Amino acid sequence: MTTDTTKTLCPYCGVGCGLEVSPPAQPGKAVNRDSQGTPIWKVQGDRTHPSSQGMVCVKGATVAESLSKDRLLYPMVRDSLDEPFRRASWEEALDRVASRIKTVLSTQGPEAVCMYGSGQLQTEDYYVAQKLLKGCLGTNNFDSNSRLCMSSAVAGYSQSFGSDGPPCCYEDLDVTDCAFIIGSNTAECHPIIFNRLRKHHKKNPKVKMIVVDPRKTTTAEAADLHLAIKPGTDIDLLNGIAHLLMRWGRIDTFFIDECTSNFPAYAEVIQHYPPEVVAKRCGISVKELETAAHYWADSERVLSMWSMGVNQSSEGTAKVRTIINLHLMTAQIGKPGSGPFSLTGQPNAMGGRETGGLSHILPGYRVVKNPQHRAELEEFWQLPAGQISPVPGLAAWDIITGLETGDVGMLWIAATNPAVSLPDLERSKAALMRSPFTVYQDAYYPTETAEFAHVLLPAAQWSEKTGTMTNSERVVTLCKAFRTPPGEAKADWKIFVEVARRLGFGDKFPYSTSAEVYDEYAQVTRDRVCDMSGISHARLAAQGPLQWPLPKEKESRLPAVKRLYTDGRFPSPDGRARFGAYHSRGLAEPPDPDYPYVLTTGRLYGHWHTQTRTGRIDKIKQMHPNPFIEIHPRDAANLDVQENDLVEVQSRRGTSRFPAKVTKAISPGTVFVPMHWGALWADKAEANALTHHISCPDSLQPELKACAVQLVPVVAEKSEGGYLRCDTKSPAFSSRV
Ligand SMILES: Nc1nc2c(c(=O)[nH]1)N[C@H]1C(S)=C(S)[C@@H](COP(=O)(O)OP(=O)(O)OC[C@H]3O[C@@H](n4cnc5c(=O)[nH]c(N)nc54)[C@H](O)[C@@H]3O)O[C@H]1N2
Ligand SMILES: Nc1nc2c(c(=O)[nH]1)N[C@H]1C(S)=C(S)[C@@H](COP(=O)(O)OP(=O)(O)OC[C@H]3O[C@@H](n4cnc5c(=O)[nH]c(N)nc54)[C@H](O)[C@@H]3O)O[C@H]1N2
Ligand code: SF4
Ligand SMILES: [Mo]
Repeated sequence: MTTDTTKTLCPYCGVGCGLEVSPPAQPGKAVNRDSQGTPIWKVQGDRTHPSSQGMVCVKGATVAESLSKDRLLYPMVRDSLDEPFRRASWEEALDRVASRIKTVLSTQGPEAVCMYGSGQLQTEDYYVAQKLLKGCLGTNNFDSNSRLCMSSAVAGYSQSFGSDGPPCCYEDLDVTDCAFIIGSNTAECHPIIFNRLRKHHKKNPKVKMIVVDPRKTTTAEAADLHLAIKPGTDIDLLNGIAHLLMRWGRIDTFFIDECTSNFPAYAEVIQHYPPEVVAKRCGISVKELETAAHYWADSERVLSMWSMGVNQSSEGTAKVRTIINLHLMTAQIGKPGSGPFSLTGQPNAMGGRETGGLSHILPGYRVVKNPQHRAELEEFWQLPAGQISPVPGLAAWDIITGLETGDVGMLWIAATNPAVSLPDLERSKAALMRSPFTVYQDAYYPTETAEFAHVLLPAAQWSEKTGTMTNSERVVTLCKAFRTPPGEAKADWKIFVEVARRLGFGDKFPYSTSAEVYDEYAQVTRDRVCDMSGISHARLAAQGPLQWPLPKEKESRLPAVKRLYTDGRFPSPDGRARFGAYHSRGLAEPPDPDYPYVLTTGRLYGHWHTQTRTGRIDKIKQMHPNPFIEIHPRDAANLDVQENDLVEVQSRRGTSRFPAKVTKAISPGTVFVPMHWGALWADKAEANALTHHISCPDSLQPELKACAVQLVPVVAEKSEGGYLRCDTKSPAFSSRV
């Protein structure tokens, strides 16, 4: 445990704010303590961090309060899910994992071994896992919760530009003339990005902010123009804007001719999106649509920002590409204040993409299906030619169906809580229940997913292990350990290495520190779009956060380029960016007379996902004490529902119950519930009991943002006391230990 102040990164969202953390005991000051009397570390913004310049939101500011509560301290094992766990030594637990992998390899083959990771792993954790699974074991079955999060952005960028990689940077927020925010509640989910943009917007009345969201979110409240479109009509809207730009001749034909391909197909598609048709489909006025198109046309620099309202869709890749199309037709890319900017969700979702943390990609922005990419890695890892499978591995939902069919023989889950976050949760849980062998590697206990594990491995988390993370603007920050891991918890990468050694691959994993892991990984990125061969732990420690691309030869700490594609050349085979020509397909499960409402789901400012940390922080619990459902007053009146009445929400897959929050912030016909309340934190208020798994065919990202539901008021039951809040351990869990 260090006694100094440590500069590190906030472990929550993809904004990636710099933090300064100091020990609980400060000279001449009383020790900081939480409500249980545990000393807590002092956290403040790091003014020297280039991405956040000293700012933090409530999550970053309170993170230290969660570090010591309800931690998983020791490995635990059991032979079947109906037995209680018993404490085991690391030796025994790791031997069990390795021996199970060996058995599955010999009986079912490598395709039956499966790992499901997370954008909350550090880059070093991710890299070691890729080398083990995709390299040594020869299976591409490593997928992550990024499949539920960023995979449409990855597919969209890759198809339009020839490679993944957000081309913008946060400085663009300070100089744009028009911020086009679509499917992102930036104010609550990327607050520090939003603050930065808001400051610029307030100071410069000519700067426009457009927000496209079926809900009037905090973000939408700050906009000059809020387009409250019907869920799933984004492509109509985007093609409608393109139609007007084309009609008005406000497109950049030089850029289109010199730097892009496939424009004619796109021009043909957008002909079918005249304003009257589009406005009607989207549920907005023609005037609103025209205003949006005028803002685009009249702004010298347009910056689009999007997140889950775009990605989590059965046409997510098409939505992303349709946003990019607008930038290509107006040459709004590769220059300050402009570009298509996907806001990444998790703190290291970007690092996951760079290291190959989805089942169809490989380290260094390489793809499984590309024989040259596989050969490069086989050579780098000194593996026999052909060792890396040419077949993409199982994606998140395939793991569930693989458990159902018995094709998955062992599942190893790390740093994610799928028993809350996967769609169609009853089906997902039933599949997890059938798993012949599940390893769950997490920092906390209990969590909802622990209930489905045969082996629990205690992970050291942020603050207790040293590694790197990359934020949305491609800035890599070193997160140094400053506390001792509790109990016997170990860093994720070390756990992976221990298992690799037991499987006979010790010589491939000779690392004694995460800095050594990083050095090897950085070389894999050489000459790739995400070239970070010039970055090392030592350099990050000495110079502070660094932005890629940063090739080895580059002495300066400034990146070679701040923005990608400044010269109009793209990393595609012909060097051009490609227009994607898509018609709108709408929702996968539209409302009908039996299920007449569209349910959408999302986030609240204070909570982080499944509450493993934020549910244990008093200030945040007070901020968001209970789950709820947002219902428009007109729908509430039709249903005879008043504020706080319990409403049962039914979909084709399951039911949940929420107290009503009657508000005009939501459009009639649409309802919203937050995703944060799993089985541990409330009684039957799971958003994902309702959602479906139907996914984008290109990105395989499920449509978590929309499903059809029916609402039924629960008579004579008010919400007060209707929720069993889980303060520490639920009886269901503690009885098993
Ligand atoms: N406070 C907080 N911040 C977070 C997180 C957290 O848990 N809590 N998680 C992080 C992660 S991993 C992620 S991925 C990001 C997510 O960040 P966001 O995507 O901003 O958050 P969400 O609330 O999931 O969804 C955004 C908005 O999409 C809208 N939406 C729904 N359907 C549609 C549609 O069809 N079209 C359009 N245009 N919009 C639609 C919803 O109404 C919602 O307001 O947040 C990150 N930051
Ligand atoms: N309905 C609905 N469902 C959704 C979404 C939605 O908008 N709507 N959003 C989706 C999206 S975008 C996302 S990103 C997912 C998020 O869903 P999850 O990934 O399931 O949610 P988290 O609560 O972030 O779970 C992270 C887990 O990692 C653990 N952890 C933290 N640090 C470490 C570490 O260093 N090592 C290890 N081993 N464990 C660690 C935490 O204790 C926690 O249990 O949810 C998805 N599901
Ligand atoms: S904006 Fe994101 S990275 Fe910054 S302090 Fe808040 S949660 Fe952390
Ligand atoms: Mo996410």
